[in-house]
Amino acid sequence: MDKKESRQLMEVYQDFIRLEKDLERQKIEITLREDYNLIDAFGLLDAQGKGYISPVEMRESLSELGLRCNIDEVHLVFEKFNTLGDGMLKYSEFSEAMMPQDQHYARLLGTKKLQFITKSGRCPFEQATLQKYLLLWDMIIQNEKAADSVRHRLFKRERFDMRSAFLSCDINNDGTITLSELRQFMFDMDCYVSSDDLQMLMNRFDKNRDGRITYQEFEGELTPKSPFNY
Ligand SMILES: [Ca+2]
Ligand SMILES: [Ca+2]
Repeated sequence: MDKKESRQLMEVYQDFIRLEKDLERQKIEITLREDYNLIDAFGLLDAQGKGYISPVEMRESLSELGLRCNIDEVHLVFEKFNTLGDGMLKYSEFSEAMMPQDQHYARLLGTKKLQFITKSGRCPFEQATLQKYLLLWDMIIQNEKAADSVRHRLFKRERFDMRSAFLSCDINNDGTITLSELRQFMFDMDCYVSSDDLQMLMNRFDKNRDGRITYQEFEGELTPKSPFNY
């Protein structure tokens, strides 16, 4: 891959990191709300208390709470969160996705228990917390649309070759990309990124969380997911 194409890939990485950082700020902000906790947050989407939700249920729950979105947008979010790939969003996937990368805030959120018993039909959160929660969801949706437009942009480039893009990051040529190889790739492109930022980028690609990006994971993340170019 020539320098120009490597730069293109680096710009995609930078865009992805920027999106995750914006989201991280929002995750931290809502973590600081006293009444916010993940069990209630999931409960607002999982109206029947099954422990998992389908895309249709998510769209309905969000629109009942006041956030309108279409099914294509929800599918984009599911592509990101549904690491188990069964088409449903489980509580474990939800809580992993909502957890801040910052260990301090992750611990804080992790120790929060269900504090506010929901009376039937009542929202467990104060109005201000609910608004932040909906803002977080809106940002998640807008971010995934932005991520997909980054993918479409990459795909429009005639000279972009997925295989050589992968090889340019698989520096020791063992068939997978590790965090330190991502760091090396960015470093070689004169781009410094913090460990937290790299981890956020890594998480986007490394679906099964084994610390390695396979070619399949790499291609899966960079291939446009929606037929619409947002
Ligand atoms: Ca490697
Ligand atoms: Ca992996």
